[in-house]
Amino acid sequence: MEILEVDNTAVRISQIKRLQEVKAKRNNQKVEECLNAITTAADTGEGNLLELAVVAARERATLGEISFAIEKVCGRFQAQTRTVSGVYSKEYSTGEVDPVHDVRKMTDDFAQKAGRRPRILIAKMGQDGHDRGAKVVATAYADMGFDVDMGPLFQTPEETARQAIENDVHCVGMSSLAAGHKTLLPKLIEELSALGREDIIVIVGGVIPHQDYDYLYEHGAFAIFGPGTRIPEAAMKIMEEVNRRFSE
Ligand code: B12
Repeated sequence: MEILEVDNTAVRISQIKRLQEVKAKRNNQKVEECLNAITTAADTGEGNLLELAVVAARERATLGEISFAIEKVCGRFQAQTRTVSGVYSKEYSTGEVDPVHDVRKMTDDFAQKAGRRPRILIAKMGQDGHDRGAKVVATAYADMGFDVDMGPLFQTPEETARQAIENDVHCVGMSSLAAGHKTLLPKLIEELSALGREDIIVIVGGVIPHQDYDYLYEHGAFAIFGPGTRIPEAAMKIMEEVNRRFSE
């Protein structure tokens, strides 16, 4: 299939350049006044924030600056990710072959040996807001006996690496559907190694074009699971590697 390849680094550099040009050409004192007016209105509740934002934009204040002028007073919204449990195992465990049961046995055996359950962090990094796959997978792994941590949307690789280490997970499963994988995976691996935890398994899920698989494997991905993945099979593969890396 023909796929448009976007160079994320080049896009980012050109965006930064455009922002610098905008900032160099505008009247910064006027921008400052407009932004202060927004902050004051947010603080006092007096005035129309939308109108003030339009005035600031006409003076070439950036979206980031306008939202930050409000954020100073209101803080930043943090979306809460809620997952459900039991749904996945109930749906899957109906036939004679029960792959969920098989994985459950593997996670139970590991818990017996290691004194704690296998732990996985499902991470969403970058500006990618597609969170359904991540939630499905998080729910499924919890049903199969993993301890599951669900990271917030829009994490940086540094934040994901830190959360993985603080929570002492065995595996980070990054879910990527907005083409950030070739930038975000190497950065995550780099951060984990810089913090001395290159032993943490990193897997990638989501919409990943096949021509990028080799690149991701070369940069440290243990496995890649795209749409249509049979989740218990993916979990078995992860458990085999968890056993290999973390069982004494
Ligand atoms: C729903 C959807 C949206 C919704 C998202 C709602 C939400 N809260 O998630 C909305 C409308 C908001 C949206 C927006 C956009 N979207 Co959209 N979207 C989709 C769509 C149609 C389905 C994704 C989905 O939910 N699938 C269902 C879930 C359950 O499946 P899944 O995520 O693939 O997960 C499975 C596997 O991938 C795997 N998996 C996933 N994560 C993980 C993690 C681990 C650890 C493991 C083991 C497995 C695993 O297991 C899951 C179960 O099998 C896809 C097309 C498609 N068919 O994939 C496009 C798609 C992902 N979107 C796309 C685009 C371009 C966008 C926009 C940039 C559009 C735009 N120009 O604004 C924006 C980006 C917004 C943003 N900031 O992220 C492109 C991405 C192209 C690319 N990767 O290069 C796609 C592929 C469409 C296309 N063919 O072009 N989108």
